[in-house]
Amino acid sequence: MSKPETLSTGQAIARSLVRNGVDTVFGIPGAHTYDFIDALYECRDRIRFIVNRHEQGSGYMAYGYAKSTGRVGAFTCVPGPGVLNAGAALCTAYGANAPVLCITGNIQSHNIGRGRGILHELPDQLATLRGLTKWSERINHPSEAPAVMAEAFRQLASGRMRPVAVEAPWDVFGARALIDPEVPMQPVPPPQPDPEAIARAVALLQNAQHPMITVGSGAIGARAEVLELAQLLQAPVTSHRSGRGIVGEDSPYGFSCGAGIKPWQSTDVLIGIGTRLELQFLRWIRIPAGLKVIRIDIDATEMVRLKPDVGMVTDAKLGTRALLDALSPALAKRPSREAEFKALKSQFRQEIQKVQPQMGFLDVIRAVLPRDGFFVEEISQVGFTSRFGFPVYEPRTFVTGGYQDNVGFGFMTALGVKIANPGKPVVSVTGDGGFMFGVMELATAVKYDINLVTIVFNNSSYGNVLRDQRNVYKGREIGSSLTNPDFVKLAESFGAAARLAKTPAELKAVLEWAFAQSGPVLIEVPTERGCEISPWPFLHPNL
Ligand SMILES: Cc1ncc(C[n+]2csc(CCOP(=O)(O)OP(=O)(O)O)c2C)c(N)n1
Ligand SMILES: [Mg+2]
Repeated sequence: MSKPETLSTGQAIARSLVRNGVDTVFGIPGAHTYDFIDALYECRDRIRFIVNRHEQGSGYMAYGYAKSTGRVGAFTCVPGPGVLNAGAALCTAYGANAPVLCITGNIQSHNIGRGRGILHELPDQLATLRGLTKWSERINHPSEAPAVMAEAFRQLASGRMRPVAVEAPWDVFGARALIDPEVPMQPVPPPQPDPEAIARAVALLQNAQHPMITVGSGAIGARAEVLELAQLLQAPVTSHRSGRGIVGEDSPYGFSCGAGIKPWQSTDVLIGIGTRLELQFLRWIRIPAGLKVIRIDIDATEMVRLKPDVGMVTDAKLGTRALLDALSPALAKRPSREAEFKALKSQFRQEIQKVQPQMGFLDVIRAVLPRDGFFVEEISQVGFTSRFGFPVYEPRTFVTGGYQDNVGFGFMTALGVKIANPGKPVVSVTGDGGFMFGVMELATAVKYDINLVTIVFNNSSYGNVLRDQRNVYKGREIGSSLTNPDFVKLAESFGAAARLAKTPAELKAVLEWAFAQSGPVLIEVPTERGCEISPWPFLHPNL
């Protein structure tokens, strides 16, 4: 027990952030949260406060921080419109399993739920937050703050990674009480792998001719085990978005979502580790006859959503290790398939060269970005193509928005990635449409000298919508063409460095220059409206 102190709720929250290792808080202050913001002032030598230009930016930067590191990404916003402005980032963090913490306010305690029409009032903000997070709670009195915050961090550190939120009413943030700020945080240990399930999995795998492993973000902590399992079984390891790089695509065993389609057709046992199996069951769809499924997942509800033949609710590392330990003595040594895998992958790389001009630009970015540099994708022609066309070598380095596919998340997220990883190069690729969702955060990039390289592929359109209207709706174009600013001048007017690059060769030279800069850089790549070859046959091959 530490010594009780008289503290405000805001101070108790700030102490909890420091205690739990939060070093950065993104956000925008407002009257309801002033007493918390003032407490952050007191902690300014331990917590860096980054002020944004829109709460969407705060949420996405916290998301980028969390997604790229696995550490808690924290942001604060005013209640009501502030919370709703950050809502897209919260649902992204939920969908993509990122530990994001939102700290917000509410109207005064005695007015909550009365509908009197108080500044920033929502009918039931806590219910709204609970619909966007894994867990949300209100602090009703300063004495509750240490325990509520400990529970918030426990939720962030236990089970499936997902966002959480804490709100305090306006009057409660500044209220003071004698409290013990040091409530310890006890994460829930993962369940141990069930030996009976392991035995059934071993029996299935002993008879498997063509097993496949597939990994999602839940397997990031089991990198060595996944590779060992792949080598033992001589199985390809496929991943869709967040699992990319767990087994690098420069290893014979690492397959992108596109390259994995061929081996999928003859798969007889699928092992899913920390993944919803979106790739196989929602995208590739055609399930090979007689397929058996083994799943290792920390989220018990996954076993209900997609019932496997053998399911293990446990941590990815523990579960894969237990499977390896039981399987290796039981399995005859398998002949190497490395040459076969390499040939499959190089054939796939040739096939996708037709996806131009995207592949030409992606090849150049891969050549310039170091293998542990971060690439932040987008919902755009280059972003979609990158999911199979940009090789990923290290976990977390391919930063995605997950299944929300939310246009505009990329640039703001990438700023958070760079803040969390100041020593690593970070590149954001975005469309002209998506970039303008977060353009105001150029001011934040300049203010904090965030050395992010952003490439805006400008096809003067919501290009994906345009293609659908031309192909599916017989050219009835509506709401898909865009009128844009001069992106180079725009970035320069914010105080960022900016250049134009028209071809892959020009982009290479400009990128080399960009990575040598110390502040934010924008590169505009102008392209013809509707010029892109569709990436969709490689993303939804059976639709
Ligand atoms: C938040 C959100 N709004 C709208 C959409 C629908 N949508 C999907 S792709 C797209 C076009 C994106 O345009 P741009 O960023 O310029 O990329 P491009 O396809 O032109 O490369 C839109 C509007 C979405 N996915 N997410
Ligand atoms: Mg566009």
